[in-house]
Amino acid sequence: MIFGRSERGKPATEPVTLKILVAGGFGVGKTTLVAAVSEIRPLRTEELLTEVGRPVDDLSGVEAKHTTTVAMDFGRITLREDLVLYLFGTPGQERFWFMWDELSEGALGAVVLADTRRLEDCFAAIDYFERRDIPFLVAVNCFEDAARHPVDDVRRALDLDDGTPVVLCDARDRGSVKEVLVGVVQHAMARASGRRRTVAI
Ligand SMILES: Nc1nc2c(ncn2[C@@H]2O[C@H](COP(=O)(O)OP(=O)(O)OP(=O)(O)O)[C@@H](O)[C@H]2O)c(=O)[nH]1
Ligand SMILES: [Mg+2]
Repeated sequence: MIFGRSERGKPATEPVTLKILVAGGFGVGKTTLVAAVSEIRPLRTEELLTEVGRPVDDLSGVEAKHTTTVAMDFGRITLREDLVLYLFGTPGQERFWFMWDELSEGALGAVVLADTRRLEDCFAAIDYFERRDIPFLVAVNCFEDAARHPVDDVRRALDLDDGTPVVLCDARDRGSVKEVLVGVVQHAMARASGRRRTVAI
């Protein structure tokens, strides 16, 4: 894509805006990821986890968690002066999944966040994107107390196609999250163009 430039070196055209979804199981770090990279104060729709929800909300592995996303997270990041991503974090809990169809409308691609201690929690998200043919990559959020697994093992465990990228990340780290986002944009664009080529970002 070629954009004209004004004399002062500013892009003459509005930046391209792309919508990226951030999905994955309950408590895997979706809200954390969006907050880590967003240039605007991220919109969160979090509610307190309560005693009443204890039988339904599986907190194993994330015992320190006090809130959960009930509708979505929203953030924005400028990857390049002419390329802006809008990030939509999905709710992790099954009882809020009716939001997904609404959120996935017009999405270029998705990040499926995974925690190797609860890998099965991201099956539903993977299924969802595979069925709708939305390009996605799997980003393993490396919690300190989780064992490190090679990405090929994760790929095998999740039964992913060879073309689906699997990367390691730290959802709290801006640089790390940015790499994940560049990865998903490249993957989606390469798929859209029908060729395996690298898109310079
Ligand atoms: N140690 C560590 N903690 C993390 C990391 N990412 C997230 N957390 C913590 O894990 C908990 C869950 O993170 P959230 O970002 O709320 O997870 P979520 O996926 O948005 O959760 P739901 O919206 O409820 O599905 C929080 O207490 C975070 O501080 C990480 O990379 N390392
Ligand atoms: Mg959340």
